[in-house]
Amino acid sequence: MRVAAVGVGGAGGRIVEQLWRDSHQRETLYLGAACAIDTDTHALSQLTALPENQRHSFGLFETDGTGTDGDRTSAIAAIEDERLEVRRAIDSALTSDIDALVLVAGLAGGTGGGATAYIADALKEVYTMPVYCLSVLPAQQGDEAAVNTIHALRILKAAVDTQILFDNKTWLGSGQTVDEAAKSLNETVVTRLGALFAAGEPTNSGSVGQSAVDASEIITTLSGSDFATLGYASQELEPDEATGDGTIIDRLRSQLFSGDADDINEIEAYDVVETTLHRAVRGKLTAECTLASTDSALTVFAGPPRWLLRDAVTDGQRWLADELQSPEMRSGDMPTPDQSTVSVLVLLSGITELPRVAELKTLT
Ligand SMILES: Nc1nc2c(ncn2[C@@H]2O[C@H](COP(=O)(O)OP(=O)(O)OP(=O)(O)O)[C@@H](O)[C@H]2O)c(=O)[nH]1
Ligand SMILES: [Mg+2]
Repeated sequence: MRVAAVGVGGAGGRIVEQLWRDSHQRETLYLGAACAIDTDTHALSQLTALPENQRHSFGLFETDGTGTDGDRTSAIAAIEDERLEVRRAIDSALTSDIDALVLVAGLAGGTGGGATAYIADALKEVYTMPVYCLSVLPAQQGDEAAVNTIHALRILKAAVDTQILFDNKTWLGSGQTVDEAAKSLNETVVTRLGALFAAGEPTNSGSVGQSAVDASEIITTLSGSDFATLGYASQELEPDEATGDGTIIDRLRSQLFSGDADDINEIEAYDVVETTLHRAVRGKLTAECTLASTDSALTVFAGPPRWLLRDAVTDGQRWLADELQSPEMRSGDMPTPDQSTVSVLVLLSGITELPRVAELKTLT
């Protein structure tokens, strides 16, 4: 699926930059356009990957170009004044092949939490494609962070099609600050988001899955849903796993690239697909939820084609339907003949029971 990503505020800009890097590293260029919007000119200048002309400031009058320091009302005043300028800046980056817009913001921030829903409204006035938001929940417990977040979740619910949640609190190591961990937090969320978007795009190598996912399936899974979360796991294919007798990496590579299907131990391959799926669903999600509250799910199995055994995928889907108590299910595969990794991405959509959102509400 070809997306345009718009980062709002400090966290938004940094995550969009990471998407930009990820998209250029993959076999599929899923990011059709990207830009960063902030009231903080210094934060914009600190970005390193996004070209200068894809960074835009607003609210210089309200904030002197130094950000809002958590004050969402000044970000809202600023975006109400400048919505047309901001929309024009985003328009200029868009191309006709975009399937969806993805806003990205840290909801506890004044700028990200305040302005993002207004930017979504401005975009919805002119575009018919879906507008999603990657909504980052704060790790810190402060009242202001909680109030900004709950306010932003509510106004974004009305403004965007679906919010995909990422909870810093779940992913922050103990004793770490968000600043210290930002790089790894952003890599975590982007690995997952990138795996989802890349799944709906053809690869450069021309490989086509037995049942490739297309953009419309991702859009259908996300439609009619307020909140979504992502699960992911990957498994490096060690020489042991490829051959069962622990030989050298060359042997593995020759099996992956040129050997017969028989070269792969089917029991081993079945096990890799099954275990990776279980880890994706039962490991940490981008935001924790009650699995049974899922309304629809999309699974993407990626790896060297011969490792993605039909039986393992079919049985895996059956297991997942059970775990999630029978939501609407979709799945597809993403052949990556040049990689020695199997990975599974699970998009859970229409989720209603989110303990972290409930906890934030009690703090407001
Ligand atoms: N995952 C992640 N979270 C971040 C990052 N930077 C900040 N955050 C968190 O996101 C929330 C909002 O922070 P910022 O994005 O810096 O705030 P802002 O939107 O720029 O708003 P103001 O600076 O208050 O105008 C806070 O809870 C931060 O802890 C980041 O790079 N990654
Ligand atoms: Mg800021």
